[in-house]
Amino acid sequence: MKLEAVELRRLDVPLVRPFRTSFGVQTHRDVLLVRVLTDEGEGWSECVALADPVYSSEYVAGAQAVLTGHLLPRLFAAADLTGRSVAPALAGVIGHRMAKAAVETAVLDAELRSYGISLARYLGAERSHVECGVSVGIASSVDALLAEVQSYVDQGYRRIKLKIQPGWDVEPVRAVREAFGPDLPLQVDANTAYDAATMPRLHALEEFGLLLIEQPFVEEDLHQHAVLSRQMRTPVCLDESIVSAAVAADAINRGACSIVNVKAGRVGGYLESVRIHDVCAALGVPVWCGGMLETGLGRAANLALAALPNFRLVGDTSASDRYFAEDLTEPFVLVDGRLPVPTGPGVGVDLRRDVVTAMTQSTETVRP
Ligand code: SMG
Ligand code: MG
Repeated sequence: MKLEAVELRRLDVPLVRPFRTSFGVQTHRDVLLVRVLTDEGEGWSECVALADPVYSSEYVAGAQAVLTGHLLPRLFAAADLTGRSVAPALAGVIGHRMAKAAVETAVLDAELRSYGISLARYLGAERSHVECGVSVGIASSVDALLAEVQSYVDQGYRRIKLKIQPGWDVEPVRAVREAFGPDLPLQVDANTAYDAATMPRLHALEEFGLLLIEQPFVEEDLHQHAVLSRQMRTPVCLDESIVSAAVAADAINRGACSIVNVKAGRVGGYLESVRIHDVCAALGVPVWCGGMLETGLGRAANLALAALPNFRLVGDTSASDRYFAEDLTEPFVLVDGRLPVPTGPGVGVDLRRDVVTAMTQSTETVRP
């Protein structure tokens, strides 16, 4: 394919409720949509960077700047563009994985639409439906948390993940365990909020039979995760630390984690995600699909990935109404705790242009 133009569209999409984590509160999703126009047709994707650099160093305005200034010029220069040729063409730019993932996914979408095959099939998906969990933010009180968890249990979610931080950990986890019993699949995510001084609070979670503890320490500190992994029976899972298949293999070999959260944006795209899936499978480590509050466009691609065989734990791919009153695509609706894997060409969903237009804040078109 030949890349002819790229449209970068910024949207302001309100969330149905604030989502509080150890690094801040999200009330809106500042979404960057990437539309590639090629001689074979167009493709779309969503960049998962947040408005501020608080989950990782990337943020939406930075992603847009690196796309226009550094990534897209390299792709315009590429003679024979395919999804697989994007990462090598961009390798000269260090980092900026979320921006790279967004453009790679849009190119893949265009390419696969031109062949008429789905992303799920292209990646090697083996399931038609994906079991869904839900990530529950830090609440204003334990009672408010229990009410929120109850509503998700009633909707059929198959696993609950609680966001924790020092001071919001043992008490809410104990309350959820006592209210919902030992059989509720339950895990926690600290988003790097702990350190050596607060580590005893993590040990205190051992008695609650959690499926895993996700990313307790800063992303660079594999050693501290390895120490905790040795000390606890509860598995340690890494999210922020795992930025590539090489890092995944290293973290597992050092004993820093026994489970991996895969997010395509964090690792530079769906192709690197499949490599992580494969290296983890080879090392006997299960993976699960994380989420970045994606709209239906990003969710569709995540469901394709989550349908691969080593995605053996329930992930954070929740239904549209968990996030948005109005999604950018036809809403994903939970049925029996599962979502369907899209089967149409490319990512397999289409944008509702009227909704996209109504939420658009700015549009920039980049040409060679
Ligand atoms: O998409 O359901 C979702 C959000 C899942 O908790 C979630 N994501 O660290 O895993 C994580 C967080 C990062 C994003 S918080 C805005
Ligand atoms: Mg996480």
